[in-house]
Amino acid sequence: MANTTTPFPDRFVWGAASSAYQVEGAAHVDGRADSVWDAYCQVPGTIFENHTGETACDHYHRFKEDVEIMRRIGLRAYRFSISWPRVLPGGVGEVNEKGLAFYDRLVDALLESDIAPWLTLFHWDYPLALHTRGGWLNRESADWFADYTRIIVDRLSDRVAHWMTLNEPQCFIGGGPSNLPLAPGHRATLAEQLQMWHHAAIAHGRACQVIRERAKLKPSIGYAPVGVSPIPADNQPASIEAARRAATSVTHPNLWNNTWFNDPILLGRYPEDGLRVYGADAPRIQQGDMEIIQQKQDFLGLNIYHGLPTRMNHAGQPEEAPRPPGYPRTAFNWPVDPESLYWGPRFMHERYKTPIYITENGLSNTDSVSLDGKVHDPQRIDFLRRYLRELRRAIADGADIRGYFQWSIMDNFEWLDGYKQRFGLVHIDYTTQKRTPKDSAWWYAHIIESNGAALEDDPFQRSG
Ligand code: IFM
Repeated sequence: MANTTTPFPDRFVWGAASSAYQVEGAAHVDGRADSVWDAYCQVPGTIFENHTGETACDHYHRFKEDVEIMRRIGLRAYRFSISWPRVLPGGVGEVNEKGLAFYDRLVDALLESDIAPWLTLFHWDYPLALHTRGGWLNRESADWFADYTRIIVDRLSDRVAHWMTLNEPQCFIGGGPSNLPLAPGHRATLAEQLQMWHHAAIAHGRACQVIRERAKLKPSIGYAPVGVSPIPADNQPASIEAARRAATSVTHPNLWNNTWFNDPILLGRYPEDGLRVYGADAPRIQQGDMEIIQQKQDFLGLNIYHGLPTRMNHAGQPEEAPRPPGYPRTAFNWPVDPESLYWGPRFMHERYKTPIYITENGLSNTDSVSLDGKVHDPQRIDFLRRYLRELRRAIADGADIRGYFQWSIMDNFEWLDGYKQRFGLVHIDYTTQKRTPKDSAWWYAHIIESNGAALEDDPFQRSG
């Protein structure tokens, strides 16, 4: 077993992430048009307390203050997404110059602070105008996405080198772990969902081609699926093998797996077991599709929040193992499984041999401003410390993991849960828009500055 205190690689990318609809606000400012989420938020009873992303963190107007906080934390990289309907109100056609100019300002501010911009093209806020034309169900959606990508690349690729096409397709095509409908609220059939993913995968491939052909800076390209992370229920070799098989197979006719999404992109084919499990629901594939989908990937992003304890059953098949009563959970009721940041990237690296970045990881917590004016969030510090130590162990054991993006730089609009869940390193008072970096922000600064060495320090022994 490797030494677990092996330091992170010298050029390890320490970052934090957000997405446009969750932080920007300014939903009807400077020509931005509605996305499916603007529409969905208008349906009474859909979002917690009928919250909307209309104002969110007002990052659109306050990005300079936010970038200054990022600079003080010492972030090396900031992962953000572009609002497609801010740039192209109709989804295609006329460009909204004012919308595009916002991203110029944001990218410039980041670079002035020595923070590398990591740009995600699509993080769920699909233009409503295109949704009414069928959205991802329409095969033309790949052309629409390629056109949109061209506009962003032509404008920003002289300053942006790191690109992600899609965020968490498992969720935006309508499923998600709890099978709750996300926007636009249409509960698609399994066959529709698989067809939508096929079109989105073609869109991903087309976008990669556009970026490679047109980018001014040499691009580094990937995408960010939500990594499903089976973890061995114990140290037995059979449990490790069960978790490995569960992480790399399609066993149920739902979308909650890795390989149906990653195999076409990284291996150029859908997995055989998936084709069997989905049967007649599998997508219609045209000649040449798989060649478009499989474009060179510089990295695989993984969004990992928790694991799925797995063991081998008597029939030699992987099965979920129960967690003990009172198992630690976040405010979102998600289990705290630090080993998911060990096994998740390890299994994915074994299968795809591609460099990995953790593009999201973090927890929601019930943070509030204390009487002393600070936000004390020891649970977040303890969570991140545990997860990052496991990530370090995965690196030490040979997984090529090159960076980590904490979710999220600031509290924000958490989709169906509105502003109830707080994931940020920075607390947002949604009434005043006051920003208060939490204790975890300064703890993370210390981790970044020491390139992870400070993970050894007991954070609760330090003062201040
Ligand atoms: O807030 C979301 C993000 O938009 C996608 N990944 C999971 C996060 C927490 O739920």
